[in-house]
Amino acid sequence: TKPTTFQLVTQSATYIQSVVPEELRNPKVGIICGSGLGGLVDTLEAAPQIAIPYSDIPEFPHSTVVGHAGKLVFGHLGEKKTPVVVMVGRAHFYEGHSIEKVTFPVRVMKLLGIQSIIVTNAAGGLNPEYNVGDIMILNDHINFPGLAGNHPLRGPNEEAFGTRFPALSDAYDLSFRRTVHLAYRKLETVSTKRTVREGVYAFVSGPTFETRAECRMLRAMGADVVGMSTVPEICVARHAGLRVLAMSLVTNCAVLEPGPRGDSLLIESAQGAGDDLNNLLEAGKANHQEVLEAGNEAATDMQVCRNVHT
Ligand code: 6GU
Repeated sequence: TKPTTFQLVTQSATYIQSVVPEELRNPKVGIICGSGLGGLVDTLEAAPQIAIPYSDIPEFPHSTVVGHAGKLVFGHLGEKKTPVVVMVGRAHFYEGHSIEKVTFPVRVMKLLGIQSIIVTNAAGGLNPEYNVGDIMILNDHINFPGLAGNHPLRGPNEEAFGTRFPALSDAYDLSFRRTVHLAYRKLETVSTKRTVREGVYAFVSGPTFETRAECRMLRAMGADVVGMSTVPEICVARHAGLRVLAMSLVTNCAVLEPGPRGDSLLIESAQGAGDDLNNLLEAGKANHQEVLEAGNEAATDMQVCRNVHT
């Protein structure tokens, strides 16, 4: 017979516990690092520490995206030397993993004993007040794939983890959010180029970046940023009773305006204005490189979450 998710998660957790030294075996907080934000592991106490490649862990999904190398790192973080387990890199829905598979590691970390989870990501800004480099603390989300049937909790409820109909109205822990605001204000490295915001993350499946019309639709629906991760993990984390903190780094600003001359490319190219138009369209086009670059630049400021769990 087919093993249950709980059995597979247990198998994965058991393997991890067999290779992690005793003093690191009880992490309190799980952290999932978004694109270019894995530098957090360099701030862990140097010892004790252990890194396990995802490929060694039974059933663990791995990412195939450049810049998302996958490893699970155990160590101690922040002033309080909080025991943590950090995921450097994550699997995405757009890579072809099922939405259940994408969230599998959250349940593994739950079995390892975490009580809270911190999830970071790179996202596109939709709120016109947002700038590249801003950090947005999630206070709500819109789960487009989930609303349309691609939900990680779809199927028989895994009672071992949580209830059939979990509420998400209180998904984003208020006290964690407050702590980040306070910690950020105290950061000496804070420059004027970055503003900490709170807002709504729209999860879309990708892998294409949004069209202009899609950006306008998402904005009209109340989203402040858009991205291709995080929300499935949060649904599963809340189902399992974990406290959640999630933060987006705004790596680019989604284009909300219609294209030059109302996107009437057909007319323009007929008039021989092709090159000009291509240049105009190139401006503001999203690309993976700029996402990674913004991530590298802001990674240290995002580490403001180091001391939330106190
Ligand atoms: Cl503009 N869109 C999506 N879906 N994900 C992103 C992004 C944009 N920028 C970074 N990640």
